[in-house]
Amino acid sequence: MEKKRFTITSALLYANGPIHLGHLAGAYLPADIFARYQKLKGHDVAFICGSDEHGAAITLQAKKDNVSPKEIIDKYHELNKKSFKEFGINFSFYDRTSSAEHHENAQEIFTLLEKNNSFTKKTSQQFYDETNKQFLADRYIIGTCPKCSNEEAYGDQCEKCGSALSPEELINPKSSLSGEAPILKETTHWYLPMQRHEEWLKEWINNGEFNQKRNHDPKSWKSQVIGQCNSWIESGLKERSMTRDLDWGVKVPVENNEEKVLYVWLDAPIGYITATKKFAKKQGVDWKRYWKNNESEIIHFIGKDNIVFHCIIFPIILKELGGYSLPTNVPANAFLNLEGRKLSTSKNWAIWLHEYLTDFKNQQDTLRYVLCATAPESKDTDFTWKDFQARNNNELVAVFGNFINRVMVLTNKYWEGVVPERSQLTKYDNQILDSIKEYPKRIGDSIEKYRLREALNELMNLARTGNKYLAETEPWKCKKTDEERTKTIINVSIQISAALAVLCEPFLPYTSKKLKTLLNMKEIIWDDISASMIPDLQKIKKHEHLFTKIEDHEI
Ligand code: B3M
Ligand code: ZN
Repeated sequence: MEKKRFTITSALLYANGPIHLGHLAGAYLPADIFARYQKLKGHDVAFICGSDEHGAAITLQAKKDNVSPKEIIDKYHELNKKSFKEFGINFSFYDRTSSAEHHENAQEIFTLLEKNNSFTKKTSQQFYDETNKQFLADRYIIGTCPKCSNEEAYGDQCEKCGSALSPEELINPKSSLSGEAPILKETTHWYLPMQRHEEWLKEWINNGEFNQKRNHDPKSWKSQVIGQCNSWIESGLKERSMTRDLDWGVKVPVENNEEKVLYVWLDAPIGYITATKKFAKKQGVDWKRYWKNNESEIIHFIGKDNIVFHCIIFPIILKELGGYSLPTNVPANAFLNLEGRKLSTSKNWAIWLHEYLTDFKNQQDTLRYVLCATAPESKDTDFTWKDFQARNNNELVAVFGNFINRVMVLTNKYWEGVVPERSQLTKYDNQILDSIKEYPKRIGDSIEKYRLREALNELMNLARTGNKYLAETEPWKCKKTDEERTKTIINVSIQISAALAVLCEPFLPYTSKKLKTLLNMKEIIWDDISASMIPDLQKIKKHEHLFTKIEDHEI
């Protein structure tokens, strides 16, 4: 098998608050499932993420909490890094954009772009808050979105319709610091003339011409991602300011500059590259293999509000730099709502991951399962505690757990945990054993198409097959009359369990580990999954429940 290389990124999380379930379902869990699968396939994977520590999201939060931005980012960087780890999100590198290496890297890239004439420099009148003596851009200015009439659109983006905006496009602009209407004041900035790039972007998004290896198959992109990109390109790309008058961020690398920094959406995606450089250095390999010359498939996992930045602005930057590969896919997810309402940090309507991990100790996989099964892959979906409980009890406990439990209990009860030998196979047995061999491809194909809900459902179908097999062959009855036949049935069931143990790893890593330990399995890669992974007479452990029922009072 050809060894491939993957550069998988999850949106850098703003370090202005804790991670909630909406974040997880959008950009982190899907990426982790995909990355774990590609690693199991034996491919080289750099799975990159970290904290986004610049921009108004941070400074406004600091102001609100009356602490310094540094205090905010230190607190949430550590908290989120720890929560991700406990939840089993297995990043290769979790970086932070406040690091000295990142500032240097971002400045170096800015300088290259400037030398390359990728920017235009322009002086113009910009919104200014007289009371606070500050220029207003991004989240510092709020107004009505000209495209969808959302009254809380920001100066760089409307989070409701996803449009990329400039402050002057807002209707009734107001300072988010003072609430007052801004005045205009002159300032100089570096702009990215995006209109120069319309032609090739259109071609690339729709036909994938720019990746010579052709692993960017535009047909594999989600239609809503392509649709959003086309509608932006068709409405005409404009120049966009890449610098800001702020004192928090990566300083613009020009002489005597004290008060200009890079636009956070310029520095943050560069953060993917900085983090990859650090990861590669640690591995003792060249970072370029993950970003240059089409040696790697670059895949950005994000939420739908980040599409324009990953499919238009950052690709323009990469193209201008030259030698970089463009992403092969940007499988953006829609939003997860909570009990019918939009998740909101400011309205305190969310389930925070660190709190979940305290309330449901060692039940990471239940949440992983539910978030994958209800992931907003093509449209917004809803998380409810009732559904969470039902899926745990009726699917994980009653289907997956119940099958494994019966197989383990019977093996221990009848043969003291020694896997019985199989003898004469019936047509049904052979059919089951053959079907085990089909699952790795079936699940893998769905994962490769970013259809993770479908993949998870296939996994559960194998557990369902196992339950059906036991119900139809009834080894507990058969034991009284036909020992040989019973041994064969349990042996076949053990092979199903072993396949489940490996196949569930991308989705349910804690369960996979536990099950492999119970079955005394060695590490097996995806392509070696077979219907005879557990040899006759292998000793297995005493049974242990994989999942626990969740009662009403817990919910
Ligand atoms: N921090 C926005 C967000 O969390 C931003 C993503 C950066 S990815 C380079 O939605
Ligand atoms: Zn809008």
